Amino acid sequence: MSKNENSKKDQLEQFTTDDRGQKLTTNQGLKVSEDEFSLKAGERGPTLLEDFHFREKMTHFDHERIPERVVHARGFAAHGEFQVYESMKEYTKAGFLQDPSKKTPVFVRFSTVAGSRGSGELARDARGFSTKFYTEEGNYDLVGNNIPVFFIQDAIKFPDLVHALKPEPHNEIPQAASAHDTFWDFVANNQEAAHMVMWAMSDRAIPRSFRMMEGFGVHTFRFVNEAGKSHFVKFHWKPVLGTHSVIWDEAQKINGKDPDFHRLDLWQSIENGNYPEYELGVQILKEEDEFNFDFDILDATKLWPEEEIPVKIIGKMTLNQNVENYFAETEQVAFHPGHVVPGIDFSNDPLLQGRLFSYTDTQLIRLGGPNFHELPINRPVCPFFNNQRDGYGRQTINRGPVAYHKNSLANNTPEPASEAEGGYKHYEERVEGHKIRARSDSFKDHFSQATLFWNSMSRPEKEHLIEAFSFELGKVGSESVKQQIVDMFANVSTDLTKGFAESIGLEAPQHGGSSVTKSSPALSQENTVKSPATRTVAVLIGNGFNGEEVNTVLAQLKKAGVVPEVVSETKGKIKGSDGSELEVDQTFLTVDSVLYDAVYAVGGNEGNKSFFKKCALFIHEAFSHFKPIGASEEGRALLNLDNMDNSPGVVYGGAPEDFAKRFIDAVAEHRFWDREVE
Ligand code: HDE
Repeated sequence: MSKNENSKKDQLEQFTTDDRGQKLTTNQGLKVSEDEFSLKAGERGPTLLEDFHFREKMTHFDHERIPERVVHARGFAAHGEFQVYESMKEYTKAGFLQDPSKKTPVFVRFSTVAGSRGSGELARDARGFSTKFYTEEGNYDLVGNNIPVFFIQDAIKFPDLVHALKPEPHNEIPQAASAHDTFWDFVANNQEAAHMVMWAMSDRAIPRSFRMMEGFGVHTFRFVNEAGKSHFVKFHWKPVLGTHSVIWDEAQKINGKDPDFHRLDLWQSIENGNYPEYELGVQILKEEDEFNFDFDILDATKLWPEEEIPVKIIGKMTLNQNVENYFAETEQVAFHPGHVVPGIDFSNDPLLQGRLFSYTDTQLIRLGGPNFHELPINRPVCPFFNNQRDGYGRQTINRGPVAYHKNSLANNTPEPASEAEGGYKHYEERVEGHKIRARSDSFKDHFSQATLFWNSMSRPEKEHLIEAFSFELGKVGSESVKQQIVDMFANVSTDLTKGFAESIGLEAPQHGGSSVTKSSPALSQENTVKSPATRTVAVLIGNGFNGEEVNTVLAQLKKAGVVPEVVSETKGKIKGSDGSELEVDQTFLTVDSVLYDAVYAVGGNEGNKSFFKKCALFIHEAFSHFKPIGASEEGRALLNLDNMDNSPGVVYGGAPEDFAKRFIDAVAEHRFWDREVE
């Protein structure tokens, strides 16, 4: 049996090295006797060219950087595995979707889109959600986003979109933000973006955690079964913890307090054994139903409402191991929507078709040549044989003189496999048409689903959308662009445009509005799973706390999977009135209210005004972000501000067990929007 019961981890281990405890050598294996002083002509003399150790060390350093990804530069990844719940044989012959007892290794990379590699993670942006399945039939990459639609319909517009979204070229401002003139100018002049812009201005674009966001394959793909029958399919990842977001004020502050907030959250959850889980869902559509909808299923600016085409949950992915080395794994992993396995095929979505070109092309410059598939993270777990040879960094030593097909010297091998032997056969879709540069009329409705999205939002979600438009357009300088956007989004909803027009100094349009009344409850995060598991709670506490009460509450919280962190004025231990001790995890200097899901105000440090003030500020901020707040008997004094103690989601009183139960319920609720916040 393999050491890790995971063939990818076994494979990676062959390439893993541990330098600890070893003698320092050059890359040629020569032991080095001195690593602090270059070789000089005399103690105060110039460095000598012959110092090969210095030259090698410096040269390697000088070449350490590779170009960051042109989009999705900032990302974070982890290993895991995937298991299907039941055989999907009826729809697809994909080997990894057949046997529920089989675990397929996966590597998943999450990312923001617009920012550079070092940018803050709480940008308002789509998130990438790329999964590499290391199957026995080769690598299958599901390269998705956390938003089910895209800005554009045809890949030829992607460079324009990205140029408009990225920092403006003359001054490289702003970083990791769509709140600037060129992005909104692009939107106004490419109105197919309307639907995705609605998502990008919604809470979806500021997730609470990579562990709490959905993933979507976006395009329509095909499942093809053994008999060659094809169904259209859309892929979904559903996080077991539900889909949750922060609010914009927090997002901006988190970017300052902890720009690594999302990666740290993922890293720590995995280190603590709180393995992130996502269920794989598919929407399956018969070929004959292709034209039965009021949208074109090949149009990537459209989603398939889950109420009309249900999401069938077919398996689960668990992320259970952090990387050993960020660069070797996360930075060098190369995803490609064209990495498919038998049983999964493409549709004619023009956005997908263009992606099928772009992903290999971009790796050639990013990873420096055509052998990037040999990098440990990119290698399939099954063997691979062909007549491709040479190129920068080639590692494989292909034996023998034959590197061509057909041949007789090697018995015509490596030879193509028949379909029965696992050879990939493209679905034989019948196509015909004139060569034209045009777009189908069925792609021309840009607003109905944008309105569907708006209609599906809860009151707070609508308010957040209005605030996001107000913020973003508030940062736009061009009056004309702002006016175009107001006019454009009046086609989606005049409630929306009324909501933000005034705040950007424009008149709400009188015309417009939409006749779409349909909504899709699945789109609202109000209807998501609510769980206290892995939620973080700041325990604000000082010496002299009520030991019995606090210890009971903390034990209950941990039992429910909540992660409490003790926050006090100084590190070290604090003592309760009963002599019990607590280790302080963080101080008011090292953390901030915005970094937690909830607050448990315990108090202590009687008479210490500075402590009281810091607690009060911390709690007040959590309150204004609609977060659950629990208070001990003593901590109640901290709730006097703003009449907090009469507000929803503020919990206190009762026996400690009873209090803990109510507080845990509140933590699961995530936010309390019905709070009056001044
Ligand atoms: Fe990508 N995209 N994309 N994209 N994309 C890249 O490939 C591209 C699109 C997505 O974690 C690049 O390796 C084109 C949709 C993710 O490493 C590049 C078009 C969706 C990632 C590229 C799209 C995505 C990328 C840059 C329009 C959601 C990060 C680096 C036709 C379904 C992958 C790289 C990772 C990365 C091209 C549109 C998702 C340049 C041309 C739609 C998650 O090849």
